[in-house]
Amino acid sequence: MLYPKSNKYRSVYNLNGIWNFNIIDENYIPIKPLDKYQKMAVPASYNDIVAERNVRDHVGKVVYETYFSIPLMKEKIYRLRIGAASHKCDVYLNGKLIGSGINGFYPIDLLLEGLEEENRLSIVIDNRLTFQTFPTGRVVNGKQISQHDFYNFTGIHRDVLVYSMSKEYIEDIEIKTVIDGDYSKVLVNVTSNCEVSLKIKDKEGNIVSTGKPGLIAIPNHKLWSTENPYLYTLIVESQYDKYEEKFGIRKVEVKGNQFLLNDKPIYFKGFGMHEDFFIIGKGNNSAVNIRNFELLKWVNANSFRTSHYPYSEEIMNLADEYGFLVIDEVPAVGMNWWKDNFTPDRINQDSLSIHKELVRQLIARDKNHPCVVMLSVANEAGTHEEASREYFKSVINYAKTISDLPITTAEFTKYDEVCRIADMLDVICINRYYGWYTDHSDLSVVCNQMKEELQKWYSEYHKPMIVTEFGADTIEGLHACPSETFSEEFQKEYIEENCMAFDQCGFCIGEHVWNFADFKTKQGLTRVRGNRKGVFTKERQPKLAAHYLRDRWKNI
Ligand code: GCB
Repeated sequence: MLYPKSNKYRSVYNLNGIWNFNIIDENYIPIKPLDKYQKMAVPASYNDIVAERNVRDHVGKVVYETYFSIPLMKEKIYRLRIGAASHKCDVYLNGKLIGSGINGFYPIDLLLEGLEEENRLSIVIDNRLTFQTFPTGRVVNGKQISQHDFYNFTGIHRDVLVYSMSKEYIEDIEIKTVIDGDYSKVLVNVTSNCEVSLKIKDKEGNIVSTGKPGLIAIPNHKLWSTENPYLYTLIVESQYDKYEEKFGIRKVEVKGNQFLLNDKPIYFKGFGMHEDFFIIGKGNNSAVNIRNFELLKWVNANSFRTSHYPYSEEIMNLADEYGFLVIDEVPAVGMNWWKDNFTPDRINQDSLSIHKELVRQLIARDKNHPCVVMLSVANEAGTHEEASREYFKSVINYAKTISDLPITTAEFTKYDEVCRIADMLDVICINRYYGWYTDHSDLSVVCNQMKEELQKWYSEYHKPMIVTEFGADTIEGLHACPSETFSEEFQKEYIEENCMAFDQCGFCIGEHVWNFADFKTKQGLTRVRGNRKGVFTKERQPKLAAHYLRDRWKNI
């Protein structure tokens, strides 16, 4: 379903705000209104809002409840859109189950039938991770165990909207652009139960083309690029409905050891990020989103990876507008627990079907975003295991049947461990911490070890490479001369050493520092107030390394 927007045929009612909230038992069903509850903000994670340890650390189910009343018209249908609720959820209207969400980073869009004058909406969320959820994890003695370090934030993380439209509505729009000299052909596919006509408006508001679903030409097109993220608007209209969808005209191609955007080689400069901020946790927040993007521009970045899950739809829209290139990642993280992960009792056929479904839903959600230039189907899976090959062959082949995007994974498997899936990827991305997790503090090994490994991969696979993670934990305000680990000087020098390696490898087409900003993690001996590898602090202020990157990236 299309993202809810209001216009003369459609109305959107925003249910964000303060809801009722409580921890609940396994078998709870919201037949009656909650009699005991506390107040909770939506959208937000509840973890850093509450003051009780047992609520913050709760592993299991919670319920959110709100009441709403909207104008009802017989000729309209009503739907509910929850941008994301982490991780699994069941949705009840007036005590009746109306649908479920299978993953914490995807929209849930449900038909609302039998609306009354006043309605009670209850969302039961389960935050437990298993081998069949993504991220993967397991619960042992009531404790959540996970392989990934980022905190298992729980809550309704994105907007909750009720929207109305006519029964003859536009359900989906798919826009594909093909550049042909000065002309562009735009292939528009509309799923609808009514006949529609199309108009294309340029950024200045002029109608540049009209037609019906199928191929439409745009003469003298302007391309979408990182320097000029030019967006057109497709207007789809029928007698009963109307929808406007923005799109850009751009071409993405992997050729030899290059990644081409509109036939020009791209060097990816940027970060792996996280949706994470004080108090709100993973709740979508426009002020934080804009601040992040302003800092990305300031530091001269041109790209980021949605490590390790799909980000909010608002962030994707902003990336189109700002002109950032996005490596869009499905939440397949944590698949490297033991020596053997891809076994029938761990990551198995059930996991595989959910993994493929999450690829499908990501493409369905993000297919019209010009910013999305590559799909990452996993972060640091156990791809050294023989059994991982069949598994990922199935995921990658499936992704290729539904999308033209280049496919990658962020690899933790070292070259010498033999990655079983590298030959199936379009770009090889590696996450490496030479001089940090190995040879800790020894800056003299960083450049050579990195260069040596990159060269080994390239000499076997002849594919372009991006280092999608490298970084050092750094406490802002901590200085040392000569540098020591955790100081701002060390982080800067560490990044510089890595960059020296990239500069000596022509096939290395990008560097994504881990991480854009400090973020909350599970508690652990190596994490003092979370992961501190941010080039920006959690308050979103630059550390010393940010100034170095700003200078470096200005000239690349
Ligand atoms: C990684 C993971 C990332 C961690 C990072 C670290 O390899 O992909 O999620 O946060 O290392 O800092 O340890």
